[in-house]
Amino acid sequence: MTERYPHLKVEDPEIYDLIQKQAEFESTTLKMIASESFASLRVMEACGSIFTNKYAEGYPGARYYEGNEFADGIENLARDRAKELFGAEHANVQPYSGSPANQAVYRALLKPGDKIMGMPVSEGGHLTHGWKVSFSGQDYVQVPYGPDPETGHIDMNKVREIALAERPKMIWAGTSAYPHLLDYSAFADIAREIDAYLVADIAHINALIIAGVHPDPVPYCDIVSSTAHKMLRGPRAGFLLSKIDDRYQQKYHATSKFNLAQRVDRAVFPGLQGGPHLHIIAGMAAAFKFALSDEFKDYGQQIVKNAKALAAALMARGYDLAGGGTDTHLLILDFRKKDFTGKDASKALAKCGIIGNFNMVPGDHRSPFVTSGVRLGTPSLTSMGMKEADMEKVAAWIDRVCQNIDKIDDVAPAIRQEIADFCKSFKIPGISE
Ligand code: DSN
Repeated sequence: MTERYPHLKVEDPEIYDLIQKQAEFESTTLKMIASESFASLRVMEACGSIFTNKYAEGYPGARYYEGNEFADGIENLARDRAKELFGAEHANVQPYSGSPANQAVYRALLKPGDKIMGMPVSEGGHLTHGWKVSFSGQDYVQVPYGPDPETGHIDMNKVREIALAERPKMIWAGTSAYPHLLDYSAFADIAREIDAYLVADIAHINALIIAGVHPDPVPYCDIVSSTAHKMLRGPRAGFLLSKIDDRYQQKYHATSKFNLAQRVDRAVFPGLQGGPHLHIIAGMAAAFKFALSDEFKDYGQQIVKNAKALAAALMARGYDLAGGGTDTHLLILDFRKKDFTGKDASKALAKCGIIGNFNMVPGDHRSPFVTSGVRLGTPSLTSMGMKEADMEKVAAWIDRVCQNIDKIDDVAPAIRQEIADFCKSFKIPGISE
C-alpha cells in the first residue's frame, strides 16, 4: 500500500501517529455504531483537496467573492447529483452537518415559540427534533410522540390523535434509534389535516431509501433533511431537499416574496452560516456519484439483510430486541430484564472490539446515563463486504460478551484477537482498499 500521508509522516508525526492508530482500530474492530460507515478514498481525496482554501459565500452564479468559477462547478455537481439521487426539485448542499441543516429547517418554516411535533431522544428521536437540551426544545415547543412501549412500533392513529389535539405547525418524521419503517404517506395525511409542514429527517436511512428498501419521503414532505456521512459514506456534512413552491405560501408567509426553496437557501446562508465548505461539498458530490450506482443499491439492500440476520441470530440465542427485531439498519438490544445496564454492556462489547453505543429502549426504567439498551447497526460491516453468514459469527461474539459481563477482563483479550483476525479477511474501504 502506498503511503497515504507522506507529508504528515515527516512534518507532523503526532497527527500522523494518531491517524495510523485510528486506522488500525477501525480495521480490527467491528464498527457497529448505527450512524457510522466507511468513506471511500475518492471521498477523502475530494475532502482533502485545494477547495479547502476557497471562500464562496452565496450560491453558484451569485457569490460575494470573486474567483468562484470552479467552486460553482463543484457545488452544481453536488446539487444536481443530490436531486437526481432522490428525485428532488431543489437541493441545498451547504449545511455543515445534520444539526445545522435541521436548524435551517426551523428558520425556513417557523417562528420561535411555534409548536412542533417530534420524537424525544429517549424514544429514539434526534436532539434537533425538539429535545429539551437543544435549541430545538428551547426555542420551540415540542409535542412528543413515540413508539408504543408494548409493541415498539409507532402507532399512526396515536400520532394523529396527538396532532389533532395539539395542532403543531411542523411534524418531524425522523429517528435516530428506531428499527422500523416510517409511513410517510400516513404522516402526510396527518400534516395535511392540520395544515402543518411535514419534514423528514433521513440522515440514518438515506441509503435504504436509495436502495428501495425503505419508503421514499420525497413525494410526501415539504423538506427532507439528511447528512452525507453515516450510511451514505460521504463526508461529515448535511444537505436539504425541498420542493420549490410552498403549499402554505399564502397562509403562513403571505408577506414573503420567497418560495420554499429560496427560504431554505436563505435560512442556510446568510441565516445561519458563512462560507460553504467547498472541499466537503466536493466530497459530497463524490459520495453522491457512488450512491447513484447499482453497487450502492446492493449495499443498501445488504445492510437490511445483515441487520435482519443479526437480529434473528440474537433472538435465537434468547435476546430481547426493542420493537421485536428490525426492518432497517439497526437493532436495539433490550436489557431491561437483566441485572446489567446498557452502558455496562456497551463498555464490555467495546473492550472486546464490538463498538456500539448505549441507548434508551421504549419504556426504559433506567436513566439516560446508563440506559437498558445497546444500539448496533450494520452499515460499516456491510461496507466491508460482510453478508448474512457473517452475522451469525457477530451474534456469537455478542453473546459471549453478554454472558461474561461480570468477568469481561478475563475473556476480552481472546475475543478481541478473534475479531481482529476476522476483520483481516475483509477489505476496509478508505483504509485497505
Ligand atoms: N449522532 C447521530 C446518531 O448516532 O444517531 C445522530 O446525529
